[in-house]
Amino acid sequence: MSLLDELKGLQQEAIELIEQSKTSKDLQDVKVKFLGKKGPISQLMKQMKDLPNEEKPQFGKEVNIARQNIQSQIDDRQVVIEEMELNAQLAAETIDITMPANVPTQGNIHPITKIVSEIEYVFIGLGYSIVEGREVESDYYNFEALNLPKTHPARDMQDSFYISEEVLLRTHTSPVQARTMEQYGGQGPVKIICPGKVYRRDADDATHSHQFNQIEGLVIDKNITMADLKGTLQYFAKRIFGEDREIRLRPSYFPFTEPSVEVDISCFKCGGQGCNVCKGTGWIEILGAGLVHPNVLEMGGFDPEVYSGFAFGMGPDRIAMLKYGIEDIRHLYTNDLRFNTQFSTLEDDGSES
Ligand code: 2NL
Repeated sequence: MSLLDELKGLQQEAIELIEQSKTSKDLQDVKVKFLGKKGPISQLMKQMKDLPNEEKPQFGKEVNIARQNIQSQIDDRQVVIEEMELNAQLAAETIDITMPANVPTQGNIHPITKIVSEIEYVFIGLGYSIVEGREVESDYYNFEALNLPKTHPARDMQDSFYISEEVLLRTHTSPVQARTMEQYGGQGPVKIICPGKVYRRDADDATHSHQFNQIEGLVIDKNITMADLKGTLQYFAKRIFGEDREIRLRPSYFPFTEPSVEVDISCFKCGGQGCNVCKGTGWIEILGAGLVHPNVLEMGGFDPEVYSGFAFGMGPDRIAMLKYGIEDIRHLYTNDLRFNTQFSTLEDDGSES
């Protein structure tokens, strides 16, 4: 068989294999096999030296044409294979656009966090600072500095969890305020809001929890009077419970304030007519307050002859329960998602969403 015939045969064989190629890899293999340096066409070129001189140029030309033919067949086939591969991929990756989407669940803020944030926004707007402190406190800051010496009968109402004789879980957020007063070094004004968790040695039931939340406020400056207290709480009540709310002060007693008052708001449900929320009275008790006792000012480093102040304390748990109609305080602490997800969230600017 002549070299030319062998060349024709190889070309024919290559073209058949190219047509049978199903993948880019098959095609690459064919290319390496026929056009590679060690392939049969290169071998034929080496045999060219055995041809008569006058046939050499023609044979060389035929080899180049055969190479170009094979290469162009490979290029054409490559286009077809790529299309086949793409179609196969598209068929394999078909998605069903009618399937329901996996909508990510969005969390929401816990009702207590929400109430606390709303209250903080109101007081930040009035120029108060938010101060937080420790939950494990000393007897001194939790009781003594608040005019509750060791023998004081009011200590009975705030039985605590004791870590030692002198260290306990705080029963209110007042120790944060007592510590802050010291830091001011007797120089007013002080305008602070102290939110946080507090603890009492109580048996849990629908209205009592051994751990709950408190927000206290403290203002100290020259010439602070009950009028400042009343105006501030009036504004607060309207911001949190609605523009139509009125407040009512009733005389009361706290060891750390003198005089002391209980503060009621007109019922936000019935507007004062009497309903189940206000138990027919038209008023709802929401906080305790008063003018800071001179002993407390003095222990905090403020001269009671120069400075006076007001303070108040409230329970965000109770406020959340009133506002959302929650009948058992334990719902706030058992983290049942069926309960927790019923509340809207709060935006960064304090608005609801
Ligand atoms: C209530 C009553 C109150 C205070 C808390 C306070 C703090 C300092 C000085 C004076 Cl440092 N008073 N706090 C005053 C009156 C009432 O809380 O019913 N809380 C839930």
